[in-house]
Amino acid sequence: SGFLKQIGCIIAIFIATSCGEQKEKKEEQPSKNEQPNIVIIYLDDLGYGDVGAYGATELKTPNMDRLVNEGVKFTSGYASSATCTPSRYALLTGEYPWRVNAAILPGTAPLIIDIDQPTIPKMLKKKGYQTGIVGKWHLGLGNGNVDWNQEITPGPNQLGFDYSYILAATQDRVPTVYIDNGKVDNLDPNDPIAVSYEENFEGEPTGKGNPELTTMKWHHGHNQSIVNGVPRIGYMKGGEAAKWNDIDMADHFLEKAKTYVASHKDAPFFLYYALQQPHVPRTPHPRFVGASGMGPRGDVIVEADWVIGEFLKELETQGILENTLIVFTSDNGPVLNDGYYDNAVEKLGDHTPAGGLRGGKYSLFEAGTRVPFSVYWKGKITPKTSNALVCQIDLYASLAELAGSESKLPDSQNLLSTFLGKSEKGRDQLIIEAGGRTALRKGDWAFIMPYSGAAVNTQVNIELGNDESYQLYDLKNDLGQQHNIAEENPEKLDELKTEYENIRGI
Ligand code: NG6
Ligand code: CA
Repeated sequence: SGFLKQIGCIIAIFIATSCGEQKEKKEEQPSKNEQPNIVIIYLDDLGYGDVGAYGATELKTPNMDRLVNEGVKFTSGYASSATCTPSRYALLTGEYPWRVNAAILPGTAPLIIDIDQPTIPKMLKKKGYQTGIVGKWHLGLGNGNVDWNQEITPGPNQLGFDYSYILAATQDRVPTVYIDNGKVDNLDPNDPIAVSYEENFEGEPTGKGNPELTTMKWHHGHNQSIVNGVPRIGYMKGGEAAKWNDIDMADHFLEKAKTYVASHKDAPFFLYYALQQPHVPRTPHPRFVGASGMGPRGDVIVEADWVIGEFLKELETQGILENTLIVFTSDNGPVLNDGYYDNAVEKLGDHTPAGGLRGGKYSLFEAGTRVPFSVYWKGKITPKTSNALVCQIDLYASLAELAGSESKLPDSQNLLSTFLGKSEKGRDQLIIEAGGRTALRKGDWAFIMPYSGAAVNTQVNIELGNDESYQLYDLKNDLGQQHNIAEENPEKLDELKTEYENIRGI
C-alpha cells in the first residue's frame, strides 16, 4: 500500500503540475531578508594555474585563495568560451553564445543582448534585488551608431542593472573612457569624443606612424590610437579629460565597487564586479610594479588579488560578509603575449598559467575554457573541492533558484546545491566554444570535431585545438590532452559525435 500511496502522490503532483498550480508548491520562497547579496568577481584572462589555490607556487594570491579554499573549489569549472564577449554573454543570459554567434567585439559594436532577453540582473531585480555592474562590459553598446557625447543606450541599464560603471570593451580598445550609467564620465562638452574602427582622425598620432610616442610597444595589432603612451585597437579623438588613467584603473573600479556595497547594504544586492586584469595592456599601479618578479602580467595578478582582499574587507566592515555569496571565476584561459611586448613570456620563469592544461585563451583545448571557479559564502558553505562539471552558463538558473525565482532557459542548468557544496551532481555534458568553433565535454571525455584552421596561433603561441582528424581525450587519465584516442575508441567517438551534433543541431 506504501507503493500505491506513492503512485497516488505522483499522480496528485502530476495533476497539480498540469493544472498550472506548481507555484503553490513553491511557497517556500526565501523572504527578502533571507536573500543573500550576490557578487560575481570576474577576472579577465586569468588562467587555471594562475591562482595559488589551483597550484600556482610562483605567484602569491592569498585573497583569491581564501575565496577558493574557504568555499567550494571547482576543478572542472568552465567559462562557456575561450574569449571574453561570448563568455560574458553566456554568464549574463544563461544562453549558449554560439546560438547567436557571439564573438570578440570592437568598441563600437552594438549591444548583442536583446533588451527583451532574460538576464541575471533582470531576474534578480524582479525578486527585489538591487543590481549593479562595475568593470569590463564588452557586450556592445547602443544600436550601432553611438554618439559618445550623448546618453549611450541601450546598455547595461537597459538589461536589468540599476547601476553601471563600466569600460565599454577592453582595456586595449578605444574608447578609453569610463561610462557612468550610460554617460561618459568626466566628459568636457567642449572636447567631444569621436571613435572609429575604420579610419584614423586627421592629424591624430598612431602606434604605427609614431612609435616614438609609445611607452608600451605593440607586438601584433594594437597600433592605432595612442592613449597614455599605449597604442590601442581603434581610433579615437577628443575626450581628453575623460580618458582613464591605466595605472589607476584597479583602484578606480575598487572604489566604485566599495561605494556600491556601502550604499546598498540595507537590502539585497547583486554586484557583477568585472576586473580588467590580467588582460592587456598590463598596467600595474606603481605600488605593484615588481611585486611578482614576473613582469607586468604577474604584477597585475598580484594587484587584482589585493583588490579582492580590499573588497572582502569592505564587506566585512559593512557587516555583510556572512550574508554575501561570492562567485569567483575568469572569462577565459591565459595568454602571455597578447599583442604587446611586456615580458610576459620572458619573465615567466617556472610559473604555469594554464596549470598543466593544454592550450590557452582562444583554444578549444582545456586551458581555453577551464578556469578557476569557486563559490564562497562565509558560514554557509563548508569548504570542499568538487569535481562536478559546472559552467558559468549555469549561474542564471542556479541564482534564480537561490533568489526564489525560476528559470526556463534550455541551456542554463540549476546546479544550486552543487554550487553550495551540497551535491556532487554537475552537468552531464557541456558545449565549449573558441573563435566560433565548438567542442563537447562529457564525463571525462573531451571531443573535438575536425577543424581545418591553423593548429597554432603563432602570434600568441597557443595551440587552438584544430586538427583535420577527430579528437578524443580521456581527461581522467590524460588531463593534458596528449593522447588522441579517437581511433582506438570508435564507439565512444560515435556516441559523442551524435550527442554533439544533436545539441548543436547539425
Ligand atoms: C584580440 C586582440 C587581443 C585581445 C582580444 C580580446 C589583437 C591582435 N588581439 O583581437 O589583444 O584584445 O582580442 O580579448 O588585436 S578578450 O579577453 O576581451 O576576449
Ligand atoms: Ca578575456
